[in-house]
Amino acid sequence: MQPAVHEGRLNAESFSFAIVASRWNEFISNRLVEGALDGLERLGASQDRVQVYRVPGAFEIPLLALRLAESEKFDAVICLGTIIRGQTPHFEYIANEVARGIADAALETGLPVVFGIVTADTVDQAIDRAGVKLGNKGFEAAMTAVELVNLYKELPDSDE
Ligand code: INI
Repeated sequence: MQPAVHEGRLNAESFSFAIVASRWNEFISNRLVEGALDGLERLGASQDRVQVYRVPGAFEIPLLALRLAESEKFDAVICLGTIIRGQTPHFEYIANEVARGIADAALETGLPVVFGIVTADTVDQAIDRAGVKLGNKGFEAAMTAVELVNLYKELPDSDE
């Protein structure tokens, strides 16, 4: 048996994206934003269809992500932030809530809301995931968003 296999293409043309990025650990989070913008641009996104929203910390990301996903102005929301274990005894609470909140925003709206949050034990580990040794999680999140919005066009209930 060889069933049809559906995969999203990597083409960002004609799609609109919101990026929600937190300012905590700004040096690292800015690299994630740059990585995401680079990824979207490489895949053909137009500048006027990409909006960046900044929030104070990662804890605030799910709220903005939900509002933006509900706005019907975007095809996907890309969430970017950096949570470092050594900086707070609340690491687990924040990381868990952010992950749950981002998943909730996606499931409540049906829109791709992508998790591009670096969670790391140390600043060095976080930097490695923001364009140094281990890729750039912002770039990866952009790829994921583009793949998903294209996959949505393949779904049976799509009106396209
Ligand atoms: N926010 C982050 O994005 N990363 C962190 O590492 C962090 N630490 O370490 O505390 C952090 N805290 C702030 C939090 O996200 C909220 O902005 C704050 O609690 C106000 O709601």
